[in-house]
Amino acid sequence: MKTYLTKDIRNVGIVGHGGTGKTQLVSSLLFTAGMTPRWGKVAEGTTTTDFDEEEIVRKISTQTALAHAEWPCTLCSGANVKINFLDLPGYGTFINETKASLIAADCALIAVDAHVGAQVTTEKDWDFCLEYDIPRAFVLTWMDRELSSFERSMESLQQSFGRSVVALQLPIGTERGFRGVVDLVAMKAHFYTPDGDGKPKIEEIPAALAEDAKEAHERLVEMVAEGDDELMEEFFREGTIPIEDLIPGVRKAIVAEKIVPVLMISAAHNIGNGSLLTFLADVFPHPDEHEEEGYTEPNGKGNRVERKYDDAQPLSIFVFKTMADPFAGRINYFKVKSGVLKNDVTVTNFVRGTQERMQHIQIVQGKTLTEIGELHAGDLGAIAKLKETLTGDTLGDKNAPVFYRPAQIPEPAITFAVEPKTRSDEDKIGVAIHKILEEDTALRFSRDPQTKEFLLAGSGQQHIEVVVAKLHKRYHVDLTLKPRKVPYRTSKANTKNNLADTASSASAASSSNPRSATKASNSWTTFSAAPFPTTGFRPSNVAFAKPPCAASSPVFP
Ligand SMILES: Nc1nc2c(ncn2[C@@H]2O[C@H](COP(=O)(O)OP(=O)(O)OP(=O)(O)O)[C@@H](O)[C@H]2O)c(=O)[nH]1
Ligand SMILES: [Mg+2]
Repeated sequence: MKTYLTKDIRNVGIVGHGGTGKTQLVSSLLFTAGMTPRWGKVAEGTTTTDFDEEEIVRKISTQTALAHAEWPCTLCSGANVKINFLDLPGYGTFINETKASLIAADCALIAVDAHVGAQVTTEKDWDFCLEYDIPRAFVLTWMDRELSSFERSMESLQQSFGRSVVALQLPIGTERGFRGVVDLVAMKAHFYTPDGDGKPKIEEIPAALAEDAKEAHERLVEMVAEGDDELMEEFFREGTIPIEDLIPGVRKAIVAEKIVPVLMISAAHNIGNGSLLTFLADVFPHPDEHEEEGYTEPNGKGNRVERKYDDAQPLSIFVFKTMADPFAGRINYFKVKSGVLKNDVTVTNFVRGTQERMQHIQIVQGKTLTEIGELHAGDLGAIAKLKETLTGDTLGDKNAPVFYRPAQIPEPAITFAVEPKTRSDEDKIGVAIHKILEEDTALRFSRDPQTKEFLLAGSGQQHIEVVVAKLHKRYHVDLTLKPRKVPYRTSKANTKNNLADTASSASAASSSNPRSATKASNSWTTFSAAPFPTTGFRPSNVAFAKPPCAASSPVFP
């Protein structure tokens, strides 16, 4: 694959509530763009981005996956741009993974089930976008589903997120009869063949939709013109904005986060995907439109360091995700924050004070890594076998140090005791868990100094179950999950000892965490009101800790 310049790169985080169809969407977009010869399906376990064994078995995403597509940008004289997708988990128990990786995106597509409307995770994802200050769009998924509704979805989204939410498309057909979309910018109809190649046949808007389309177009024009004096003047003078001014106007309004457009698809039947790719290529921002924040000290401390997504600036790289591959070893996903990263260059890890050689830099398509000669500012890549580098580290030119702030992930919400099944499992648990901890920033492992139990703490029961299954499948370590024993503390006389215990368990926890250099003060073991698993063995006399983000009931039935 050729290398792409900053202005021709789009880094799109795909977020949304669990099961809204994000992974199927990415798979359909890749197929539509001709990046995969086969159309991967979640149901068949053949998508590009749910490649982990656990994801295939459970049919849910449990970790960040990267993919990319090339697609023509009509605003760039039809030349291809590279769209990097970050397919992120939607279930509440994996939301920390989503937050940690969304930091690498410059814009987000929030998937919303057109049958349900806004849900708990939709709101959380919206908040993450605000925290990272990235423009966003909604994509209504499952448009082919019975009782799906464009109108009710719009109502729900506007109710939750305000009047900046505006339709960029209208559906052609409903439920099983969903056949395409009306493009409200160019005022054309895009017809699709169900289960076809995902590319639209562009025609005039059918007469039955003409009136609705005119109304929706006017609303869009008004929203775009609002706050833009030049466009507003043109709007009053002409009564509308001509398309050659409207497309850049829509782009400007989205990038400035003045409007949040709504598009729609059926990922399962490949309807609407070509139009969505064109939207991402034409309208979503490139990395340099997203302000960069560098600091003189780790964790966003010290003074600001001026950096831009610019090839001419000194090289800096931010690692947003570490994967533990049982065969390839440690793989780090990174974003080039400034400068050009050339294969084989030696860089400094500013957080750990070590040197790393960037040998065999790669681009990522799910589990397939392909070597590439160089990556420009703003692009995403991967590299295997760095010696010490982990999630959250900044690397770069030793003469121009900078630190980028890692994602702020909350401490675990639930703790289990785990018991190795055999002596051999006990011997192997340390090495295996260390590898999992490297890739999972929301997980903690320690040994309770009082009860001598091994403890695993994470975001929810499903999170811990997936970790236990990974330990079994990847490293052949078998563990039994149990409720954690709560140390029984009797009298005031014990207070001194208890404090000492808490301190020692805190240090045990931090030493088990490969990121302890930066996180020691936040040790999770300091919460002593031990939460218990959500099902199975909940003792009646202990407070029950709910998973952090239970599924909400639909906004409309
Ligand atoms: N009919 C229909 N089914 C869909 C559509 N999109 C996704 N699905 C199905 O919905 C199920 C969940 O899809 P995924 O793509 O795994 O959903 P997800 O949002 O990635 O799920 P998580 O990553 O676990 O949050 C799968 O069985 C898909 O085939 C759609 O547009 N129409
Ligand atoms: Mg998924």
